[in-house]
Amino acid sequence: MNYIDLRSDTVTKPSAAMRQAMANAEVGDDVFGEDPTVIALQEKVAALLGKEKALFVPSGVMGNQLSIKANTEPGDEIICEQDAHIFNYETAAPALISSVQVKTLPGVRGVIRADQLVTAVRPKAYYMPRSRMICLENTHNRSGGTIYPLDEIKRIAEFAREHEMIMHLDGARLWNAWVATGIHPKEYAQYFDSVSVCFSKGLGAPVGSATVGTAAFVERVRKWRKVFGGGMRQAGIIAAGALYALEHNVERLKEDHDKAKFFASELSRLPRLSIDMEAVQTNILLINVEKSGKHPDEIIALLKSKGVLVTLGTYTSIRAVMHLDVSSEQVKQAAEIIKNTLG
Ligand code: TLP
Repeated sequence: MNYIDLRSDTVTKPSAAMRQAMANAEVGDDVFGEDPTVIALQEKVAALLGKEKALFVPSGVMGNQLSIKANTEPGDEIICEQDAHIFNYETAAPALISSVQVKTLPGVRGVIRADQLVTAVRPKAYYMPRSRMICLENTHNRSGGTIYPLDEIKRIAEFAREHEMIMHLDGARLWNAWVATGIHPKEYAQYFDSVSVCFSKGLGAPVGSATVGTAAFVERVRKWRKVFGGGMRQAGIIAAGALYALEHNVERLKEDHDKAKFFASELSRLPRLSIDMEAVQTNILLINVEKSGKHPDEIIALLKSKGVLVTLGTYTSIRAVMHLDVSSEQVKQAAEIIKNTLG
């Protein structure tokens, strides 16, 4: 069957032009720091985020986990929102890899407020974990691609500074926040010590993320990347895809946001589905299916049998994600199929 694939913005395949750029890439051994395309990508990303250095890494998970590893000591505590990717979808890696404890706080659409931190941060006592790091996510995946308000980030960063805590941003979809708000990645990044960004979600590159921060931080990350087995050789081949993605596929994210809004407004009319329209801010859509009386997994299987692929969102919702390999026409068709199946 020819599926309309709305499972994730990671399912995209490199375009012919991107493949051409990859085929033509100049390469070298990046473990020796000699790959000119990787160097060019890292310089571009560091400049875009207003940081000293960036390091190319194979995945978003590695970007986040290297940042935690390079910023903490075993026994530290890190704070994130309860639906954070770091806490829910990274296989308990903070405990496994960094031996840190994760403290979660309930957020609203993925956003925790600075005043919640007052009672979350530990007193400085030798018998308590050290509150070391605050990890935010922008846009917030499990809340449906919601955007973190800049003024709240600023307040949290002030709190972090007062408490000698490190700020990390999981910016896998920071590009979507940029396009939706017009707030430049540099403006967001100024409040964080480390940021991870991704080229294969939404931007259409086949592989790759980057971790950015000070030169000293990136040197620690480089060491840990090697320990994790993430030292790559002629990685310019894939870095060229990421460079192409940054140059050509950022502005067009607006089309994905428009598709999500259209899809949401079509489906919100159906009595057995409900959508928090205020959460429809970028390219991810959570569709609550409780009123259908069916488990989300049942609906996922049903829609698959009709040609539409979606995933589980939360325990009560399914998730549809817009991306560059799904056309407006296919989005219309998918909405019709869902109306006919669940309407
Ligand atoms: N998210 C994936 C799944 O893991 C849920 C998706 O389909 O959305 N940070 C954020 C905010 C993410 O959404 C993801 C991937 C990652 C990090 C991890 O990236 P990868 O999968 O490249 O390691």
